[in-house]
Amino acid sequence: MKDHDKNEDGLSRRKLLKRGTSAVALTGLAAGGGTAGMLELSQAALAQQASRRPGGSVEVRPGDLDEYYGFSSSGQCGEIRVMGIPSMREIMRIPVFNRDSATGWGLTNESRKVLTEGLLPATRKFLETRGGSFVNGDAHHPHMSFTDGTYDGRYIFINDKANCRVARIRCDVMKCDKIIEIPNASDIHGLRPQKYPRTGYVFANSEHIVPIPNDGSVLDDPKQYWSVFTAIDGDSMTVAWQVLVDGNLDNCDADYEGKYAFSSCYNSERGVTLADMTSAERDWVVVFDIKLIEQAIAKGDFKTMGGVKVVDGRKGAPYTRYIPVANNPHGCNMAPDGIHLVLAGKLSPTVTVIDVRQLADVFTDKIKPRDAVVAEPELGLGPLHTAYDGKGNAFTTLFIDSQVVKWSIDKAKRAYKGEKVDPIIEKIDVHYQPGHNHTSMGETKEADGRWLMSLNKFSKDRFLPAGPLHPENDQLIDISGAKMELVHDGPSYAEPHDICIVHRSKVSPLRVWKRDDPSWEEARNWAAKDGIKLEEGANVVRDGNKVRVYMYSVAPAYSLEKFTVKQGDEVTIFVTNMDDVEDLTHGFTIVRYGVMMEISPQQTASVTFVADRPGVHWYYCQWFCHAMHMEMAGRMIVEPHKA
Ligand code: CUK
Ligand code: CUA
Ligand code: CA
Repeated sequence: MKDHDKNEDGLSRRKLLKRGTSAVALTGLAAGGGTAGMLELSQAALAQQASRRPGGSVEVRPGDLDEYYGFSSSGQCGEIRVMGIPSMREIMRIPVFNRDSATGWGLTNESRKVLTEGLLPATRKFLETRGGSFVNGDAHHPHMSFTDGTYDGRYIFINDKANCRVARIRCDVMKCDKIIEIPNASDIHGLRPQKYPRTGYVFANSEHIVPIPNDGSVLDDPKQYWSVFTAIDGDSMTVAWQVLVDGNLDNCDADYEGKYAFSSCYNSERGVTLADMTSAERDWVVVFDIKLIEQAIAKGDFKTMGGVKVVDGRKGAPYTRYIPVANNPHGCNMAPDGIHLVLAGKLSPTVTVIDVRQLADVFTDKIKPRDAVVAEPELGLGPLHTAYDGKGNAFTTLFIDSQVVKWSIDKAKRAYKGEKVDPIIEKIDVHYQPGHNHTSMGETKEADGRWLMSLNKFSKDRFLPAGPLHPENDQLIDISGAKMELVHDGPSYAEPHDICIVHRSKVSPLRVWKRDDPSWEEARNWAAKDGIKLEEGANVVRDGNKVRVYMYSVAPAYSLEKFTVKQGDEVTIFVTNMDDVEDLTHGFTIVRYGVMMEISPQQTASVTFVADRPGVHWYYCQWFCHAMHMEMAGRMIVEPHKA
């Protein structure tokens, strides 16, 4: 292409831009053509689709949509992955505790705000010379918010074990909007939302024991190490209160009446070595009485530690009870019947079943804590987590046996009373060493008994070898029939610990952003101050050595084909995508400046950097958006310092 052609092309582009969104009419070649609400399939269509699965096979044919969302943690990757179930197709990734090149998570001002604003002051200081935010995360437990005992489609909450954070993901746009760091904790492991009446609280466990405060005043003296249970207000994403406990805390869950939360503890010994932590015959589950704790806060029976209210819930306190359970327990799973809580003992072949209706009597000391136990079936080696089908059956992963065992809660209770009955219904081999498992809708009162996923820690020989590092293996099991049927092997990159499987009727994401979205409130404020509309911006505003550049995009062009700044300027670029065509995402990348961001339809995104490299730096769109996508570019001209 000759230079003068380019100029002509540029002119016509500008003309198109002046006509605003009418340019969309000319974007027939744009990547995202359709706007149809495909997800609104009728029940009849769904039933028809289901009938195409003879014998419960998992075929979801090209063009068919899955019936369930799977929100999967990614462990050490620090993100959330959205899957379609039963096809096991990965649909989307939601960056949370990680950095993400595709979307600019960690680079844009909007994401940096989320990543930094909830950090504790000491952490902010610690990170000052380390880029301002953590770059790693260890995401374990994604769970959707509840209303009245079932998923309500508002949020997903997830913990970061590595850096003591809890994040919230908005399900309307499938983006993380809040991350907070939990004080007094050594790492945040177990996480569960309150199920009833709503979320409400998000409960989060600190796993390892540490001195509180952990400021160097106590060092190698484990007798002074503690752990805390945290209740976060899921609406404001602030810590509501904490409870100081004996032992450590591992996994947690909540009941279906809003009365109790539960945390498993594998280190009742408060040891710091493996030998210490496994020395006791039994550990316990800690039961938290939410009303009593709220009353304690109201009447002032708390200490302020690390800026939050901490109630003393150590043994003997009125607010907690410690129920002995199978040794070194791990999984802590409330059944959808609202009655049974199952604690899986890693070091014992048994799980402990507690009847939560007994807990009122435990708290008034009418009965002993252990009297709330109604069954303790022996299931196999290394029980870790339990899922439910809503029909009275439980599915427990056996890490050492590499199996999932299906068992009857009722039969386990009868056996506990001495009846000669085997609670085990069936065992199925999984490949290999399963950690979490999860059933469709299984952690809600609407558990439907259709699908079970086994998240296996080892894949060994199940996939083509790809080096010493192996993927995990997420296996899908059809549990709708009399026999469990393994139907899919799904390799996954390090290391999804947990998934929640949500019927698609619970979730209704937006197709394009709403222009008044709170995500870019700061961008809006800057534009207002500068007397500019983000939607119409083609402006460069100088404010001392700070420069604000406003532009919008309509495929296949930015409203500014170039802008000029001075070397050393602090430059903020706001890009607003004025296309309102579904799937028509643009990007903004500046070459050799480490700048990259996603701008989806009707979204505004911004980035700030110091323009310390003089010269001509092309910016371009890195999301394929149009036949002329390659031409969607412009120049940032950085004038050098005058010598
Ligand atoms: S923990 Cu991973 S297998 Cu973090 Cu839920 Cu049990
Ligand atoms: Cu816009 Cu590619
Ligand atoms: Ca122990």
